[in-house]
Parts: sequence; structure tokens; C-alpha cells
Amino acid sequence: MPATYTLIKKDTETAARVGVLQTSHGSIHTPVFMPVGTQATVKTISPEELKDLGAEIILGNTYHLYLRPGHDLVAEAGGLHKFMHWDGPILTDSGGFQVFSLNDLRKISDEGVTFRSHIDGSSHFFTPEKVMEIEMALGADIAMAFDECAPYPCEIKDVQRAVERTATWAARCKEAHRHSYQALFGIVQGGTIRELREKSARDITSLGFPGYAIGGLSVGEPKPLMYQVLDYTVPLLPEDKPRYLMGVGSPDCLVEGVARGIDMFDCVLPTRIARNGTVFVPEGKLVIRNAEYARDFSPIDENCSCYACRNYSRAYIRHLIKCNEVLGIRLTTIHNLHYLVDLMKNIRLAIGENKFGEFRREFFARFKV
Ligand code: PRF
Ligand code: ZN
Repeated sequence: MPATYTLIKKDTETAARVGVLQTSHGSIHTPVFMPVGTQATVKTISPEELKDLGAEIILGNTYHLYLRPGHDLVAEAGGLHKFMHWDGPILTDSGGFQVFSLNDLRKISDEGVTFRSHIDGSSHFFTPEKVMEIEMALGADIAMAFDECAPYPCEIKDVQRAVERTATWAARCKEAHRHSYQALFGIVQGGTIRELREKSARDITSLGFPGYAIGGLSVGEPKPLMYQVLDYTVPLLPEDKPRYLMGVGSPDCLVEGVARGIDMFDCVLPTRIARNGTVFVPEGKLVIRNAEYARDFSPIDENCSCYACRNYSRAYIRHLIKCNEVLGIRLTTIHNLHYLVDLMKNIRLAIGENKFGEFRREFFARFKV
């Protein structure tokens, strides 16, 4: 059964909505945050711990898994779910972003992208057909089309070429994609140029996908500009399909994305900042490495019910992180993922009660960006 989306309730004050996305590995309640497991693991966290946190879907990366251990090896293991012992839903990103962000030696043509491995410098060629072959072998529940993400800032003609390539590549992806249960989502590009977003949305939606992502945002543009692009782009996407804002995961952006009608988010931010000792609290970000927490024997957040907050103090976690002890970054990672999963749960509850506008105002009265 390929992923199917059911819209359950729309907020009356904003464009926020709740829904359910059903896949063969379980249901996902939206809006949802997807923890990133680039190399077939959410760094330092076991699948059982992810389940306990309440994570309903995780993300894997085509680019990384193709280079190491190789998609053929993952297929031989029985697919990504079995290989990594996660039986819940998985989404794989196509490499359309990683190839551009991790490679300075890449060469793009209409046919595809030549790039060098960041691991051993070997040369590789990604085409839409190749990426579909890899994503089908990995066997995630949702595969992303191969796209071109233009940087920011960027000349209009380059954004335009990325929009055109993204459209022809999306059509080629759709043509090459055959899978019993895997859904293929299209990606809208267009940078911060309204006419190009409109063209890309027309191009991609006219191909007909079971879900749509907005790519090319959160690549260095100011947040108000990203919100503006969402304001005019989301309404161009069909209401009865899920909408995914790629690579966005700071709490304030999740609330603002949901307010504009986004259903799915992913980002390395919560797990990455956890590893350098930064945690989310209702007031914003807290740098637990700081000296001011050396004798703070209270939990990260006394109202948080995560494993770290139930059992450990800021002083202890700070000590572990200062000593580079693995448990320290495991605890901050567990807390940050729990914070976002909980935030999304509370957002869904608020939309369900038609109180999301109020939730948003209360959130920003406390949370300092
Ligand atoms: N395209 C793909 N993956 C992505 C992005 C994109 O534009 C982004 C941009 N924020 C993150 N991940 N394929
Ligand atoms: Zn916690």
C-alpha cells in the first residue's frame, strides 16, 4: 500500500491542519517532525529509544547510503527497515541537496550530476533514473524525487535553470519509479522568486504526486523571507496531499510552517546542536556547556517528561559533555528530539481544538528566537 494522506481538520484562524499519512509501516500523525538518520542511524539513539520518544517516521539519505555501505548491500540485507532494525515509516531524501551542499567539485548538466565522494574522492554520476534505482533498493515508505536546489543568494537565471531541471528530472523520476508500496513525492524549487515558485508548483503538481515538498528554503535566506515564500507557495499545492518543508527544524520555524499549512518537517538541527551541548527549553535554546550550569542540579526542563529530564541534572549532563562522554550527547539528543515530538503533539492537539492561533501566540510569548 503506497502512502495515503487523509486531511482530518483545518484550523479556522491559520492554514494549519491535522491529518494522517498511512504507510505500510504504520500511520504518521501530521504535522510531524522527522528525526534525521543520515547513515541508517539517528546518531547515538536506538530504534527502541526513538519509538519511546514518540518518533513516528525517520529520514534516511540516498547520497550517504549509496556511497556507504551501498544500496545493493542494504537491499541484500532486506531493505533499510530490516538493515537498521526500525520497523516504522522511513522517508529517503534523494541526494538532490547533499550532492550540492557536500561537494565543491560537482558538475551539473541536464542529464545529471557528477560528483566526488566526500569519503574517498571517487567519482560518481547521479541521474534521476539512478537515484530512483537507489531509493527503490533502500525501500523506504516515501522516496523523494531528484531535484536541483539553488543556493542563496543566487542569480535569477540560475534559479530558473534549477526550476527547469527539477521539472524534467521529476518527470524522469516518475517514469523510472516502480514500487509496490513506496510513494514518490515531488519537490518544488524556485528560490525566493515568486514567479519561479509559481512555475515550479505548476510543473510539479501537473505531474501528479501523492505528496509535495518545498525545497530550496532554509539555505541562508532570512526567516521572514522564507515565511513570505511559504505564504504564496503552499496555497499552490493540492489540499488533499501532504506538504513537506525540507530541512527546517527550529521550533519557531515549525510553528510558523504549520501556521502556513506545512505537514512534515525534517532537520539535523536538534540532533546536531545536542552534540555540541545545546538544548531546547520553552524559553528558547540553552547552552548547557556554559559555566552557569556547573552547579545547577535541576533537570534541563522540569516540565519535560523525557528520559534525560526524569533522571539527570543540568550539572551532570554538562559534566558529561565537558568530558566528551557519550552518555552526555545521548541525553541531550533524547531531550531535543522529545522536545520537538512533544511540540508537534501539542500543535496537533491545539489545531484539533481550533486553538492553534492561541497556541502560536503563547509559544512566541515565551520562546525567544
Ligand atoms: N532538496 C532536497 N533535499 C533537501 C532540500 C532540497 O531543496 C533542502 C533545502 N532546505 C533540505 N533537504 N532534495
Ligand atoms: Zn527532557
